[in-house]
Amino acid sequence: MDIVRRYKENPILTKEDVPYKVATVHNAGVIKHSGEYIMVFRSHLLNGRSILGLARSSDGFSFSADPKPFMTPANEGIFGVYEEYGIEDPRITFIEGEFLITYSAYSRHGVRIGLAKTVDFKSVERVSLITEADYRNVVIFPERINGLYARLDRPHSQISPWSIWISWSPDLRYWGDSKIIMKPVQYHWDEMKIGPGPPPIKTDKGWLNIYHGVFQTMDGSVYRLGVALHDLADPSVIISVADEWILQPEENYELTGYVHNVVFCCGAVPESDGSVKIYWGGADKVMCGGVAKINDLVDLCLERPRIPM
Ligand code: M1P
Repeated sequence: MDIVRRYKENPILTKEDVPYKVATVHNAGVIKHSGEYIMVFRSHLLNGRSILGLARSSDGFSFSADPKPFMTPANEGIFGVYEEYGIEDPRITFIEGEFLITYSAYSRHGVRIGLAKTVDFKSVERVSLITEADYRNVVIFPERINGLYARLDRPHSQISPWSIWISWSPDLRYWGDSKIIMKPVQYHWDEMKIGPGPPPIKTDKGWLNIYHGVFQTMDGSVYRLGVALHDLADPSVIISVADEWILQPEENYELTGYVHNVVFCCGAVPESDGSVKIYWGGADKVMCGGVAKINDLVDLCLERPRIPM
């Protein structure tokens, strides 16, 4: 049996389900709060720039979209400067009574990461731009570690393959003590680049990190998902990385779309029965969901590992 079992009625949300005009629905952050699943999804507008929409569900698979977008690019102030080309790929972390949303902010100056927060998903407040250019795929851990906020991030570099780093902050605004912790492995499914996915999930064996990895072929890039386990007390220490991917593009809605051969994850919801609902964008066009057992993902890391760097 597949380690991630696809929901039989995938895709779970498409542009046809959105009451305003968009070209795609993909790469959503998802969180469960007070029994409700909240999805913040990315959509391309018909001019090719992205906004964030919101959808809600009571069972984690049947979502209905709100009538209006949740966040559109700011058009004034510092955020207006750096969100000129759109906002993308949100991740949602619940910590200390607030939902933190990290997202990619695109502009003529490159891509950097915005941090916004909300308590009710009705109004949203932009906090800070927490990286310079060029970063994507930044996700905050769901609790402080040794008194500090921690995040996984993915800077771009021409010298080294794009890798996963960790950074720390006392206040969510100023980040530092950055360190590279995981690299693509040559001639491996994630050899071209990797990036963090949803907020890491706390398990008794370590923080479970679902990440994406990219392999370049003669037909372009293939985006797959894998798992790594980080030390609970110090997540800059990688305990293990699974050698095998957990999900690859196989269904039509993953093989063809806006960008073909992509599964890309920004959201995962751990459940009290030991399962985790995993959400991914299929071919940068639709939202999909599936279920795995958290123990199976942890065991894959521990029993079939590869070298993290
Ligand atoms: O098209 C596939 C993905 O490409 C980028 O991913 P990465 O950050 O790893 O390069 C992003 O544009 C992502 O949104 C997109 O799904």
